[in-house]
Amino acid sequence: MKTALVTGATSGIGEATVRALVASGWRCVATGRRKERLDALVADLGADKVHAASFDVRDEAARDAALDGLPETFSSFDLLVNNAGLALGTAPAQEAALDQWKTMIETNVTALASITHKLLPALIECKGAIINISSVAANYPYPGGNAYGGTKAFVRQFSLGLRADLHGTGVRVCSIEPGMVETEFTLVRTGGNEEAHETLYGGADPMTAGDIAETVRWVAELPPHLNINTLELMPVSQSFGGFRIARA
Ligand code: NDP
Ligand code: 8X3
Repeated sequence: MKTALVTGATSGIGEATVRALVASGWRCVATGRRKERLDALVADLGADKVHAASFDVRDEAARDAALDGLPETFSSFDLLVNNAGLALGTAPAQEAALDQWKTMIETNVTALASITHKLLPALIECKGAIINISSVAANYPYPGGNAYGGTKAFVRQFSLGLRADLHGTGVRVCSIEPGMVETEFTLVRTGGNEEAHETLYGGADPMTAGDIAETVRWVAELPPHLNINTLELMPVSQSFGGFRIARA
């Protein structure tokens, strides 16, 4: 049975990815801070299929302890899904809170790189795959996207750099870059503003966490000679705006 480690599996895309992978015959290590949600996932899907590892990805000691202490059956990896991440705030850079920028960088960049670094030997041994969840924000700047977009651009470029370095190892790497997906993302970004959540997703027919999870599963199960480097998705209801000009 193939084994995956999915970060940020307490909600949204990560939880849906664990469900999709397990339904397709995988075994998963599911991570996140909210232990009760991981425990519920284990209860639902079975302790033989899902192992819960609860830690804050920014906490180096807790992260290493959890990853070093995995049970034997969950300790070799065919797949790493680097999904844990967040946006905080939508203020323009000149009004943004520096601590929010730091949290996004520590979570979306530093922790993602650290977990990847730790799992690389196991992934090389299994000729496994790395799927990194970036964002359309990596590719298209928008007002208020500042540091979040920067972190996701790192994820995309880091993925391509990993591809270059892992040449000849058989390890596949893909950067998945979704647009609008209805999850807890906007609640987290706005500090729990239900109205902002409703305004953004209401009537928009956004993508679902299941849409992205199914994409992750599909990429992971492609034949071993095939690598999708980057994959950008949007709901049909979302497209591109124009440039702006500030006139004197
Ligand atoms: P959710 O808020 O629903 O899920 C985010 C997950 O990340 C949660 O499981 C959360 O777990 C985990 N996480 C966040 N911070 C930490 C931390 N410090 N330590 C451990 N786990 C953490 O949002 P999504 O499912 O939408 O987001 C998943 C990924 O998809 C993110 O990287 C996001 O940037 C990306 N994305 C989302 C899009 C969207 O429109 N929703 C579009 C494009 C990309 P917990 O809080 O329990 O620790
Ligand atoms: C989330 C998508 O457009 O809100 O990564 O930045 S967006």
